[in-house]
Amino acid sequence: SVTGLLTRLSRYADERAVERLSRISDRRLLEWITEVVELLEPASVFVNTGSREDLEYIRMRAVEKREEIPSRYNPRHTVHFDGIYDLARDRENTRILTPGGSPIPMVNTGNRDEGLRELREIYRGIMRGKEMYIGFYCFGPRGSPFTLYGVQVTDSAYVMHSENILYRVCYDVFVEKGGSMRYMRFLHSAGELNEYGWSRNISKRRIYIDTVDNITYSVNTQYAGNTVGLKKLSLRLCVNQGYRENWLCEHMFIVGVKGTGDTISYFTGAFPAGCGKTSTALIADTVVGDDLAMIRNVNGEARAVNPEIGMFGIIDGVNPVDDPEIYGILSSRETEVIFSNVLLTEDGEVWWNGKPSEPRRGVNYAGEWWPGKLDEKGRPIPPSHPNARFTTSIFYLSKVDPRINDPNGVPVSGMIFGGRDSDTWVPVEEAFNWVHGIVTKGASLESERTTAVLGKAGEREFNPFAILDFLSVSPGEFIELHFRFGDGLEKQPRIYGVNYFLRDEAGRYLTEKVDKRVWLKWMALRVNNEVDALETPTGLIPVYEDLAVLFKRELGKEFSIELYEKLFTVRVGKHLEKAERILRIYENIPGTPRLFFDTLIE
Ligand code: SPV
Ligand code: MN
Repeated sequence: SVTGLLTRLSRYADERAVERLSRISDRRLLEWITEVVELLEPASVFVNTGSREDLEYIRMRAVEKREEIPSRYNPRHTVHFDGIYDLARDRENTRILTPGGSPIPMVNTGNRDEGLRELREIYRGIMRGKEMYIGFYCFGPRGSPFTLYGVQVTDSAYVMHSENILYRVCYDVFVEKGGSMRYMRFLHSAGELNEYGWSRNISKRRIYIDTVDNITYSVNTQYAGNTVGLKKLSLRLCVNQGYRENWLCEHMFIVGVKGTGDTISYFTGAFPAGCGKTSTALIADTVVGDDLAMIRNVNGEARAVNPEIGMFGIIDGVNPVDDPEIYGILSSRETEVIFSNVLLTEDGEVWWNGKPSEPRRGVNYAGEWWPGKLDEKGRPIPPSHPNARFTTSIFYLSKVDPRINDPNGVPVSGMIFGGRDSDTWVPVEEAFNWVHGIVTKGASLESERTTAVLGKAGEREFNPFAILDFLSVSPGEFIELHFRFGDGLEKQPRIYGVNYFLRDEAGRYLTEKVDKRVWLKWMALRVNNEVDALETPTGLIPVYEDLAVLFKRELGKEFSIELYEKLFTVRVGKHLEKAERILRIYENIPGTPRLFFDTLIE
């Protein structure tokens, strides 16, 4: 009975926590939380209602427990260190649990029964002496038919603090809707910590996703991509749910671009890490989202919602000249920011690679002190890590689009796919139609490793829809979903491929960072049928004159016909090689739709 559950809960949770949980009339939730506390044995339980006091409490606990260290310049700028072996997503130990461990092509899977058994042993007693935090979140705007819901259980105040910045706290919705809700569950423990506060048992780090019960488990890790449930853990659950229900959950930004006059057209965009995703989002006219998008068919129209309200962005290289807006947010005394894996100087300043000042002695992701420490290979540890990040509210952006809160999302006029490609794709190209775009742009996305030496072609990694790391269905099934979704639309979004990394024979980049604004503007004209395009064997490319006008108007630059010809020459041989590579991959992925092969070969 419910009373029985509440009695069992009260052995771990005080009266206030029990009362807060009991206000949500969902018996299954109480059952699950009771099972979880009995297995993990926390010393106390805190239930986050999202009130000012609760948000403040989480921040305070993160600082008290030294999970976060405040800077001297702004007490709401704190620094968190994940630990030297815990600085990024752990591909190897992230698994989708499947019955009998049945494989999903190109996706890491594990045997569900064995995985759940293994987790039970790892979790047993793991929160002894620790405080457990329980939070309730909306993954999307309040009152939206797009929105998913999530319950986060964690022993890290940093994780809950991050979640409070990145997502809408929706305890009230859970109280109101109670047992009629469907939601995702996230169970995280940082595990035993060492003297630096890093997760000690890295060899027992596990990130397991159970799509059967809609739960993700994460343990012995702190890095947000492994732990903050609603970020990439929910993406995998969301992809799976979308696949079953015929909508898209994507690793995409959502931006608005003004065409002629003040009409805004919306675009979503998928780019692998380090390929210009954030900078494209910030060069657009408005920003709805910078990382994730849920796209549904609403009366025949594709509409997109950003499930998040914050950014977990790469800080490396952020500087006042190229990124004035982000730099301003990160330097302001008015903002709340969690910095991770940057340098915190002795005198309490946050430093990252890109700050105009010189780094001074301090603590960084390798502990105390920088400079001085060497990595395993004997090289000096840099002051801040290349994957150092900032966590902050998206509402600080001056370009944030108020429609971020629109329960019906924004209409999607176009989808953009881009990778790091030195020699194949032109800077911008429109696909002939939805299927052609899904096949030749989204499903064929490749990106060169960012360590590519100048002049030499880097090794290409296949990363369909820039979502390979987060797929819970096979890439073939994901393509089939896009075909199915497109079939149901009255007007399908146009699809674009972009490439910011084209080089000449000498290895020099042919375009500049700011040029992406011109490509975006061209797309906005195209979706409103305001300019024509030239048909090539691979797609539709801009007419020279249209670009020349845009370069002049947007950037005050001349755009020569010579450069145009260099940029927009279709490299047929390279395209054929690419098609060949992609074909070889999908030939080994069972379930890839016939239409995919027919379109690619054509
Ligand atoms: C990405 O890698 O795509 C990110 C950061 O946005 S993480 O949350 O680690 O996935
Ligand atoms: Mn991402």
